[in-house]
Amino acid sequence: MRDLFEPSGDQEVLHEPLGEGAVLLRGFAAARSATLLAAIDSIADAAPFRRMITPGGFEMSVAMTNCGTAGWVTDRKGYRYTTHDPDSGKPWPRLPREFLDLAEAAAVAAGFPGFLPDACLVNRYEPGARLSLHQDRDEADYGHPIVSVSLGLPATFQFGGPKRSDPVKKVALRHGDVVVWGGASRLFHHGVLTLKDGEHPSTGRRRFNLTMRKAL
Ligand code: MD3
Ligand code: FE
Repeated sequence: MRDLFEPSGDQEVLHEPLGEGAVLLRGFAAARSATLLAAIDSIADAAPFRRMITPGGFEMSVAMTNCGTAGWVTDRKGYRYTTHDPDSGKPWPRLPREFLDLAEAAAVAAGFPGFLPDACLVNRYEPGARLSLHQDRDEADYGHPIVSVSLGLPATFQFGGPKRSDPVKKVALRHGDVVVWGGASRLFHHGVLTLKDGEHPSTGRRRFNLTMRKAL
């Protein structure tokens, strides 16, 4: 394991290899956070955050919406990507240019050039919300990485291995942090511990997470 600093414009970014194709880019999106948060507001105007129902009948504590050609949904019928918002019947809002640029730049920095996402799941956590250990397996081709962006309140992220029973590592994800999940880590189990209450200058008592994917 090694850490290194690399210049990116006038900003220095800490590249922390988490192992197996996962790279943490500390603060990579910090300078663009206001633009990203404004874009999230526009997306939520068109496709409001909602707490979806798992196939087992539980309401998720994390509120979600999507932008892009495809969006991730869950209901009693299962987990899948849809081209339209099931709540409104309208196509999901477009993936904003700022999201695409950020995803591509982060993927390049992590060693995955040419990443062009077609889907972005937007997660909103309020105090008490959590995401239990899972794999992201609803995308067509696991050869593409996933780029995740954390905004607002910090959270403890946990990631394990290919088996649900594998030991987990805990990592604090803070405002502006970006993680690129490629290679073997793409199918590793991961989750987010219960969000602690707090106040963030940009988001108040909330955390947002963007995950950009090539779903189709
Ligand atoms: C590792 N989101 O939306 S981001 C998800 O903070 C999700 O909201 C979390 O897990 C959140 O599916 C974690 C980090 C992340 C995202 C996707 C991954 C880690 C991943 C896919 C494969 C491996
Ligand atoms: Fe996930």
